[in-house]
Amino acid sequence: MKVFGRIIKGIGGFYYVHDGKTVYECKARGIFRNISRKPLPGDIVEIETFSDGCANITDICERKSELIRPACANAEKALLFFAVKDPEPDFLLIDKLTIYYKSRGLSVIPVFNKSDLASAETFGSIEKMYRGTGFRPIFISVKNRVNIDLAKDMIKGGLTVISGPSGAGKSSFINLISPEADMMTGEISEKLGRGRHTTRHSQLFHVGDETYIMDTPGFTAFELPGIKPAELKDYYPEFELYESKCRFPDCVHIGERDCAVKDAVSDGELSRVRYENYRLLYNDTIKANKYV
Ligand SMILES: Nc1nc2c(ncn2[C@@H]2O[C@H](COP(=O)(O)OP(=O)(O)OP(=O)(O)O)[C@@H](O)[C@H]2O)c(=O)[nH]1
Ligand SMILES: [Mg+2]
Ligand SMILES: [Zn+2]
Repeated sequence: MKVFGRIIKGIGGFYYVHDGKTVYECKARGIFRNISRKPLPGDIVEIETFSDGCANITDICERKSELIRPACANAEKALLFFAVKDPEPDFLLIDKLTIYYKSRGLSVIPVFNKSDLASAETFGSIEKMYRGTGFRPIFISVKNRVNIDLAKDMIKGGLTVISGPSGAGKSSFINLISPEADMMTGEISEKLGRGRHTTRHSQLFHVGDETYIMDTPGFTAFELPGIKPAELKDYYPEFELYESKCRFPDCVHIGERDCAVKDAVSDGELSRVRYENYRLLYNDTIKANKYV
């Protein structure tokens, strides 16, 4: 029998394929027409099932997108999942991930969890930082069940990858929204009093109709691949309003004189944190592009 489904994980030479109801354990034996590389989580595949319970992947559908972090096919959205506190948000990592996912054609949804640990003042300063960027952070608390439906609505349809540092609450969030997830999260077991259950493998979870979310291990370091220095400012759209007033029409807002973007940062109209991230990443992309 032929069935279509999505690969939810690959472990030890087996791929697990979900068709909306059932999970099939499959081997990849097919000669794949469209893709020469091996199957990835997120791939939509055709499988052949046999009466003895075995199943083979016989074809992989053409991919809409492909990511290296996490290794995954067909993701449409990236949920940037940070905490307002514990761990503190790393705004440079947020910018890097935003640029990476946007450059791969994904839409980016920024979420700050653990809103129960911070004040309205913290939310206000984060909101202010992203003013004019088109990036609208939402504040949730998995612990107190605040804004969970809002976050769930934002990932409706297709595949979302969740991405952020260890301990932000990614697995806790997925446990809450996926009826099938029952993962170990970073809670320190009181009985055992040892060890944290940090996520070690990427895996897709079914959230609802045609909606999947991919849990990933947390990370703190990320090198931005394949961005040209001149492209970088496209990811800082809040600069646009000031750019026409820079003295030089090709101003990149780094070392130039009479730069309206730098003036706006000094006047507190643009976020200094975002600008400093831009400067740092600009220098990184200059270095990275020197040797290619
Ligand atoms: N105060 C508070 N704690 C939370 C909240 N959500 C999750 N936590 C706690 O944060 C810790 C880490 O949660 P996890 O869900 O394991 O974090 P993770 O992002 O999956 O971490 P990795 O798998 O290591 O990447 C756990 O102790 C959770 O109970 C929240 O809204 N508020
Ligand atoms: Mg986890
Ligand atoms: Zn300028």
